[in-house]
Amino acid sequence: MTMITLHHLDNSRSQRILWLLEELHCSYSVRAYRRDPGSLLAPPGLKAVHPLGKAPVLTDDDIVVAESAAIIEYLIDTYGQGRFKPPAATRAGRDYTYWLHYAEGSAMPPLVMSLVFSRLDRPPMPLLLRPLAGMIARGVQRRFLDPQLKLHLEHIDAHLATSGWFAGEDISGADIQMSFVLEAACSRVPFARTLPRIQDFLARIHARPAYRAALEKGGPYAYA
Ligand SMILES: N[C@@H](CCC(=O)N[C@@H](CS)C(=O)NCC(=O)O)C(=O)O
Repeated sequence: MTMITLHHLDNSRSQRILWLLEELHCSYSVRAYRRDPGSLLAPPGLKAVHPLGKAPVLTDDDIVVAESAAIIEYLIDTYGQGRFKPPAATRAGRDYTYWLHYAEGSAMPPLVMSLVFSRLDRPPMPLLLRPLAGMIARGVQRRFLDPQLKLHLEHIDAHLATSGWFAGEDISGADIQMSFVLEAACSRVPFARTLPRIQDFLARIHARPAYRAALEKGGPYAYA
């Protein structure tokens, strides 16, 4: 029997990996890291596990896997027993690959930029420059980020009209990967909270016993 360890950061993307581990009934341990309260960065200790020092990182004996989508694929391919992944050469299989990549490749960049710009007028920005920084940040938000986020969120909401899941008729790794995108969007982008299928998706995943169990194991998570 191998030994799985999830290197987990509070309020982060690693919460979705905890959820998947619970869905797959894996036996695993959690190594918890706390963000620096000022910078929100992960503590340096995480760099000993993977050079970028970002969460999630999963170790399985001497195998080290970083990057949420790679971890999801690793866990489902190794421990899924055919569950959580639709067959490859099907419409559902293509959707699975698309949403697995889309989450971090397309949806997260404007969300992360939005978070960074919302903090631009705070320390360490010098006091004197904060009003100007705030003006620039609000301009970028209104002219670039808000329209981009609206485009993405409408695209996601429209896709959920098909089956309520991202790939095929049932829950898959694509839903697990997209969960953090939608949780982060709903906490930061008021428009996301007006989209009914996204709200319905979040209500359904949050009610799952494995999701609840993962919340208990993971500690602070402000997005659920
Ligand atoms: N695309 C990567 C992103 C990893 C990432 O940026 N993780 C954040 C947590 S949500 C992190 O570790 N932030 C702290 C830091 O950058 O020090 C993934 O999905 O795994």
